[in-house]
Amino acid sequence: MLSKNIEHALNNQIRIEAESSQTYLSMASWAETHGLEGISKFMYAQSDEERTHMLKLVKYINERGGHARVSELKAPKTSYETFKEMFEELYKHEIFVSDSINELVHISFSEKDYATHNFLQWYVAEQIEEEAQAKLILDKINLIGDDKGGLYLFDRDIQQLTLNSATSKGSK
Ligand code: OFO
Repeated sequence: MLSKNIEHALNNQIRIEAESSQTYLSMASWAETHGLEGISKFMYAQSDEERTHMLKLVKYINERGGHARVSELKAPKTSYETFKEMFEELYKHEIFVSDSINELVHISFSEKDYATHNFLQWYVAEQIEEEAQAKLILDKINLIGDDKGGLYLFDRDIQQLTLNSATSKGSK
């Protein structure tokens, strides 16, 4: 049985994952309306992934005798100056999510809730991957600079990243 404190903290994480999903959906839509097809596919896939992170928490809370709550969400930003700014925000957002997961791990440990602590290890590993991926993308964007040809190739290559990540996650 979850303590009220942990149930509350996990419910807060449900909201964060749902907001992440909405944020990336908004980024996908912005990219799609700016001719950035590859980037938009990548963002749609990210948005779907965040929804699965949220659902995993919903199931876990309910399985452990708590009540997963679906709450109101903060509206995401709907437009960006540049795609670079968009990816900078994605990276910052992932760091924020990692901090939030770390805090949850800390709470579960201090309450000796080892089942939750164990459950959260999946998120810890996932955040390492997501932060690394966002950083890699930003490094590539910085390499491209203002080169239009570079952007064209980047938009094409990022689709491959989406496919690779879907394949490797599907086989986990
Ligand atoms: Fe839920 O992993 Fe990104 O935020």
